[in-house]
Amino acid sequence: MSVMSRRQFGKTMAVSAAAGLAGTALPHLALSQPHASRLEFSKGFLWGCATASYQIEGAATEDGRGPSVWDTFSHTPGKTYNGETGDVADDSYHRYKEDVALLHDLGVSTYRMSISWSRIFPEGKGKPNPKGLDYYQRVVDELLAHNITPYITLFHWDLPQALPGGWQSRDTSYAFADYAAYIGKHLSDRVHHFMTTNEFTCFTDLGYREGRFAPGLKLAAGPANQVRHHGILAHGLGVQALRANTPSGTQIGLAENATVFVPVIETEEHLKAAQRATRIGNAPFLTTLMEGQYPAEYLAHEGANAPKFEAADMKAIGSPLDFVGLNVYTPTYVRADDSPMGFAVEHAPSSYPHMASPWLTIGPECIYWGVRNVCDLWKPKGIYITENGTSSDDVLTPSGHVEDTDRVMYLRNHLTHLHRAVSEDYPVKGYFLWSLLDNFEWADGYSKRFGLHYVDFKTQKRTPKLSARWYREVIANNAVE
Ligand code: GCO
Repeated sequence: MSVMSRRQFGKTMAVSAAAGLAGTALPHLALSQPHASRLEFSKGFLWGCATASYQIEGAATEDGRGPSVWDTFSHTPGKTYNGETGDVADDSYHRYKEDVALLHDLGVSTYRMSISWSRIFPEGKGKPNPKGLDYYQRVVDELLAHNITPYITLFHWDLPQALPGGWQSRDTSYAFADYAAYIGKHLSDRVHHFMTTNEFTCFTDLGYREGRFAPGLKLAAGPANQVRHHGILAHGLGVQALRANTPSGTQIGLAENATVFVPVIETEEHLKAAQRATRIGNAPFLTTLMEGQYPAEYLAHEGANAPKFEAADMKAIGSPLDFVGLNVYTPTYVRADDSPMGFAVEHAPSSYPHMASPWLTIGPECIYWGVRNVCDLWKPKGIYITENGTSSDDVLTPSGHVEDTDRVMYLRNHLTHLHRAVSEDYPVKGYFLWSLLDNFEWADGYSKRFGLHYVDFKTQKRTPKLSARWYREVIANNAVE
């Protein structure tokens, strides 16, 4: 049983031929019925943008910040594109006011950002660094002054390097809980929405099993499954710590890139297959969180390599959440079959279209199915799309324009399908577009641009792309045309 990550493109990522037809009817609809194509979102729907600390902040050694595993990894030759690092990134540490002004210009009501754990605790635990907290208080105050509600992710992969063994050690889960408690205590006077962790499979499997992300290890299945367990345990202990250190009413969830299984065609048998696949394909992470136990199928499949855990772990891991955040980019097509699991993943033809990042295959209905499968299976109280967006081979023209019509196409199609989820009354509360700015795209360095704003990394000049102008219209109209 493999958990498919969108970054496992070329290995296990699979899409179907049938899906190549997705979305092709839309232009005709728009031409023949211009008014019917205006899709309004519910009143109060929240529009936002997302970023992450290591990808935008820079100032890697400033004001007492300790190194994270991504500093070490990116400074290790051969690990990132061109050896690029987050040392400077978008320099948002110094330019956060300018970046909040960009958010304000877009008209967003929310902003999802993350905190660099090693700015707060340079050693990962122990003595806090007051300058770290002070920085985030200033950013939050700037957002609030512009009527933008902050949604804070506590951990977006920049694990303090000083923690012995990293996620191989159970102690790291406890250190995370202490960090969560500290943030809850010191920021919940002005922040009311927190996410514990971002995308388990990326900081566990890609970091410790496949070695493509920090810390770059290739552990065997047993220890790698233990790393996964420490990741979800950290989330669970983090939820408990936040609850204990924030006022009641504080909204607590996570941001997870659950694999989105899309039925090859919408017939009853394939719908059921997509639901079964959602549960089994996300077994070690979201399924376990939502059900408060590892699915028996997962434990049986892993056998002697299954994670070791204490009974109390499961109580923490299954802590009730106020919302589930889904990071949705690509589909995995699935059909019903008569295997014991009752589904089979479809393999993509080589002609299947993708965006500028090869893993980013285009199947905009995934945003609808991500919501629907998760809601139908586990009935979360609320859902946010905590990330959705695309890379594009953006070019800044001499006259200062970036005509990223492909990004607009990608976004428009995804929002069209998100609208279907909203109109079917799934509890989708908001959408965070990835990302506000071009930024450090992990192992791809600065070679992949995901921003609504083009960043010249030499001068740090930000230029709104066509997609920024387009998103501003969406927000102003609360509708997709
Ligand atoms: C992730 C992260 C972001 C990425 C974005 C584009 O999902 O990997 O949350 O940090 O930059 O998704 O790949």
